[in-house]
Amino acid sequence: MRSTGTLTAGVSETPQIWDPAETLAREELQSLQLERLRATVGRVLTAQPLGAERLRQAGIESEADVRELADLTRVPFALKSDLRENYPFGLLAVPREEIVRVHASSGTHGQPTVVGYTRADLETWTELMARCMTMAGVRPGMLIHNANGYGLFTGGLGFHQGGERIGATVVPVSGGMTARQAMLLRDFGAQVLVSTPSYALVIAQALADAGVDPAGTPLELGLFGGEPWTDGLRTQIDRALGIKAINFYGLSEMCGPGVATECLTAREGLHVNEDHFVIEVIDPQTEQPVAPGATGELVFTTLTKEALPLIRYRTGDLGAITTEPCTCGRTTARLIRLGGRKDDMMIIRGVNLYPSHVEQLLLSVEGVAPHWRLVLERTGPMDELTLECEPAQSDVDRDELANRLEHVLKEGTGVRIVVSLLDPGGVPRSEGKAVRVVDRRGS
Ligand code: DLL
Repeated sequence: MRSTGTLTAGVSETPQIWDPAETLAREELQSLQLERLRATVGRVLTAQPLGAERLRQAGIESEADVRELADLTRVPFALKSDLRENYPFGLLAVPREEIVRVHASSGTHGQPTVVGYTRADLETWTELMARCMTMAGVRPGMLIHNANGYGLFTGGLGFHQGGERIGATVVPVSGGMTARQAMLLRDFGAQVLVSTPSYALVIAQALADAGVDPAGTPLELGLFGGEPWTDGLRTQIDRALGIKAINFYGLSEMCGPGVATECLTAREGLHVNEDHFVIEVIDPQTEQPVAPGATGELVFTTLTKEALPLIRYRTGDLGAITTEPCTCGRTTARLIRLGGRKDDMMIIRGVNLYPSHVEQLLLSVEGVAPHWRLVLERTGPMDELTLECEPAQSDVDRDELANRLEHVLKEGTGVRIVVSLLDPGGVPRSEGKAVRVVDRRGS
């Protein structure tokens, strides 16, 4: 079954539901999860030795040993290091010959995290992307400019498949050659832009440089994700492009994008596709579940993956969930306060600091452009943190702006952060995930 209601091009805020599973009563959803969890456990026990060992440690020797969803919480966690140690194909639960696609995490340091998909996995992922993109307001016939990188990064092909499945027109521009992006956006009349949030701002600048006012184009929706971004950045993107920006969350280890997405109707929290992924939120230190609604580390269990089933995978990402009903009618849990990764946290002179907090404070200050990065250095006995950013206009009193910003940062974080105001364009731009922290302490 497909969406109900009229399917015409043009953003409509009337909720459109791609798959009836999105509106299942919670008890029905949980029994579907249990059934799928048993099947996943069966697959892991027979075909993935590391996963099987962990299940046995929890006393799970067969599918029948999973009596309720809560049995999951006895199983030791799966970690990113499992994938690294079994690089590239050691965790696959099917022969390599059954893999029809390989992707990898776009992490800049260390070995890439390699993932594989069977034909059925690709089909499931495509359906999930069609579901999420419908939730975000994409309709058949819309023109989608996909500026996510095509390649090992799941952001390019993931949105490509979902857009085609919906029956939209997908333009596979990929990342880079930003001036050309602006020309194609204008000439083709894209209604939907897909990219990372940081690259969306770069494209907005390229449009401005080409003298194109987005208000005069059909652009109305932005599907963004792949990196942390604050509400402040969303406001800036909404304004710069005259669109509604929708947050997409996902990770290669689960499928890529398609794990959780905001609905256009409410834009309040990201609906988790719980019929395919069980979500838990744990305290990263004690590894115990946090109180309902509290922030912690997100842990996922795949329910439908063939090639790479993962049980209780610790993502390193921080967020919270709510099961409060959403105005769009979906019954799935929503991810709220999705922030950075726990390993993005810096400890500066004893104070814990997250880059996303810096972004939030930066964007609260009038006259600053939304481009920034933090540089960590050690010149003396202490770590020094510098925020490199740019004024929104070049004819400003830089000293006054830098002082104002330093004050806001000190008040907001409790640490002294030196502000270095560069010329407009001085902060390096990214064509994919932005590098927000540069650590020069070792160099
Ligand atoms: O970034 C998948 C993706 C592509 C999601 C495009 C959405 C849009 P990886 O390259 O494996 O996969 O990186 C996954 O990126 O664990 C988070 O730390 C971060 N991340 C992804 N989306 C968000 C988001 C893709 N909306 C890692 N907010 C994840 C915050 C995000 N962080």
